[in-house]
Amino acid sequence: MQEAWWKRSTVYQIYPKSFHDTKGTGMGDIQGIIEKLDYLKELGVDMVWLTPIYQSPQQDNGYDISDYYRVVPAYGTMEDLERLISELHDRDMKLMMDIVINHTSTDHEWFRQATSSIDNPYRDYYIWRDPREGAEPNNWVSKFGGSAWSLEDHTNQYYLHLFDKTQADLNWENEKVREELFQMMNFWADKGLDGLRLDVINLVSKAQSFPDDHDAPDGQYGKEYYTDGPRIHEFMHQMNQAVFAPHDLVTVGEMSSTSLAACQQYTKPDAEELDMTFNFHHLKVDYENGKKWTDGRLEFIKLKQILSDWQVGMQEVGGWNALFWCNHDQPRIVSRFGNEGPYWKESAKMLASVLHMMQGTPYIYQGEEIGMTDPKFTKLEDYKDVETHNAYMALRETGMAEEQVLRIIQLRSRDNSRTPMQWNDTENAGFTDGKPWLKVASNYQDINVEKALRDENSIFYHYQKLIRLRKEYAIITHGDYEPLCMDDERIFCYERRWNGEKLLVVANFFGEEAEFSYPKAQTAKAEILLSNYQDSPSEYRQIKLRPYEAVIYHSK
Ligand code: TEU
Repeated sequence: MQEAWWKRSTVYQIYPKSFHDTKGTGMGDIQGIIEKLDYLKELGVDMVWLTPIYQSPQQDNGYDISDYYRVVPAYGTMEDLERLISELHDRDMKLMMDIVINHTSTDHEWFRQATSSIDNPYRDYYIWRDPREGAEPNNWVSKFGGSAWSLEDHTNQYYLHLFDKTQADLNWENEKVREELFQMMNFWADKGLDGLRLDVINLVSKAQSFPDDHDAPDGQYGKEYYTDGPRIHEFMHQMNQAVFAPHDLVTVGEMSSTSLAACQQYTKPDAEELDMTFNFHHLKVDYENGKKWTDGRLEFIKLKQILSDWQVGMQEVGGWNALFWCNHDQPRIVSRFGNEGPYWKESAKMLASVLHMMQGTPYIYQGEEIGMTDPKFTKLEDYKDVETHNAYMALRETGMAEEQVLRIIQLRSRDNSRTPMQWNDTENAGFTDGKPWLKVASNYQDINVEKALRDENSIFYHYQKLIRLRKEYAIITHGDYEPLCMDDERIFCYERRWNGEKLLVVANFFGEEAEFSYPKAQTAKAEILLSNYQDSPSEYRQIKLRPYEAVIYHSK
């Protein structure tokens, strides 16, 4: 069987609002992306994932869509988008668009219709329940804080919103809703795009009894009744047949609080559901008691265990992982698990090596390839994200001191990754001539694209090499995965094996030296494919790894 092209590919995620502004609006635009395509080509990525550009009141930066068939005017026109597709294709790159179909904005025409009266044909496009004893129908909470239900005064019923109250959940039980969504996706697919990223797609099927949740240690009441819900696999297969298969689209599902078993089912080839999945378990290993808004410490062994379990588990069924450290919802990885000080460069490269040598399709989030860091804003007003503001209020209500709340926000806010892309050392980092919608991080004179391109030793070129290695060495795509030294407190180590070849990845995850001894006999002589130090030893039986040192060995 011919190998699927996306198994050897690397995807680059663009958050258009913060990428490159050509019109002085302070927000990036589609033309700005087009102007940077040669830069992306130089990096070597195969596909661009564009986060939502559809008409939206921007309560949640485009994840609240009010018209699926229109582009946000500040980003450009439909023609601009069509040009982006052809400019990408001219460079032999592909486009993946982000589709948000768990919910729409409450500004969407369907929702307006739905609220006009109980018997409006669009009423059943959303999820409504009567008040229970004058209050919310159950105890489910929104992922952005507070109840997941809001009262619609006019008709005196509650509607469900798993996210912001302006993001009303669609009723997937209604066949018309599914048909309408599939039709909309086909409209976009017909424009020639190559893939879809499906926002929180594992939340679309809800347990129809809508029971109270009595057991949620992380406080996320309701989660078990809508996560990978009762009809989810049926819906995914249906969507596959109606949209993905006819257009030969590559698909990645964003899976919130999912399980390995569910993702095996979503991606094993004979299920005909999705090609790959994002899961977030490896990015919760620094949460205290599973709670995001805490300043917990990294549990390193747990991180290794999770990543390894998913490697092995997905391989067992022929499923496929989307590999990532960063996206627009996560803090910057170098600030989080790496080092912002003397080992900034080494640690960023180490993190990249550890991830990119695994099986799956790697995703790079804009700015990650130059080691962008969290901005550490000191004032609440500098943060714009709705979830951050809700969290601020909720934490303050617990009596926590202002200073401590801000410290947690600096660590956790989604705006950490949303600050404008740092292109050069001129004002506003070359992102805009206007006033940026979100402040530029203050270190843009040290960390920017121009500087990275001038330095042959930069993080950028390390990513470039990793992307190339994936293309040159089939073992990265196909090799079996075997975790090693799982109890080691500092070293991340694993092997890949395929057709008599072997890859060994050895990485010191911390800022102190670490002793490594290879737990098996070193047989063949190895070559170093890539290291983040100039002079790593070619013998790996016994090594003293320097801070954040990461070496990739290959032998036949
Ligand atoms: O995110 C889904 C999601 O659950 C998150 O990663 C979320 O940001 C986190 O739980 C908050 O703590 C997707 C999008 O990526 C995100 O930007 C949207 O806000 C969200 O869906 C709603 O559409």
